[in-house]
Amino acid sequence: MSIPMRSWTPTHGAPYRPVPYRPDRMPPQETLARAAELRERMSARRTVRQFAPDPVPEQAVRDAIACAATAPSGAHQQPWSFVRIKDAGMRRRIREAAEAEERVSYQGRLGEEWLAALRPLGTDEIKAHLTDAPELIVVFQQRYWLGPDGERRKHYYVDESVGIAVGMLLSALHLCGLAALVHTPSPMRFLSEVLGRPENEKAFAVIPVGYPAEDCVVPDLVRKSLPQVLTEI
Ligand code: IYR
Repeated sequence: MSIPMRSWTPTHGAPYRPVPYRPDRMPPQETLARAAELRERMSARRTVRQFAPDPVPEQAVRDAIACAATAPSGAHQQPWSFVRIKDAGMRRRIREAAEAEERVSYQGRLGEEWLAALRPLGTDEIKAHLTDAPELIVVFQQRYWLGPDGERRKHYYVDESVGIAVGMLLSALHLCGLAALVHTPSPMRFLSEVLGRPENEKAFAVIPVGYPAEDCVVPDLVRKSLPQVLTEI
């Protein structure tokens, strides 16, 4: 197995050269076995809000982010960037800023219908996971490409592309035994300021990563069954 080492540079309209793609075809029995195993492993994933302080293996998180960055994207524009934060001072700053926004949200900005939808989960403005988890991944979306001279080129399907990348990130983290939470403080402008991000980037999610705390509990949720989500024609 080899990981390509070429670095991306903007192509701006130059056609891609077609190259052969001939992955070995997996025997159907093997496909079935892998699909069943993956289904079981993915169904064990839970969003975790109580983290142990233990550090996570360095390279595993980098590899998971590299997996996320293999996501398909609109016009292959790869409109994402990731900031990984282990620094405790920075996590504290982010927590304080997030809690300040969340306080306003939970005190009414979200509106009664939204607050009612959240009530069963019992979430509130206290975001201890932002400092309890040993690290945070902040995912940014790039609304447009920003060239070194300030040139801009619009990106397409940015929400979809970054959403897919985050899904792949969560899967990768889970499959290597790490717990995560998608946190979306709103508004998230403070993240660009605190992290000094360029003008073309907008925060998409904050993802604490770590191991569940020893006394971690999760809500007894029921997922929709396959017949409830799948129509086969
Ligand atoms: N962003 C807030 C509120 C929140 C919204 C939804 I939709 C959730 O599923 C969970 C929380 C917060 O992080 O608490």
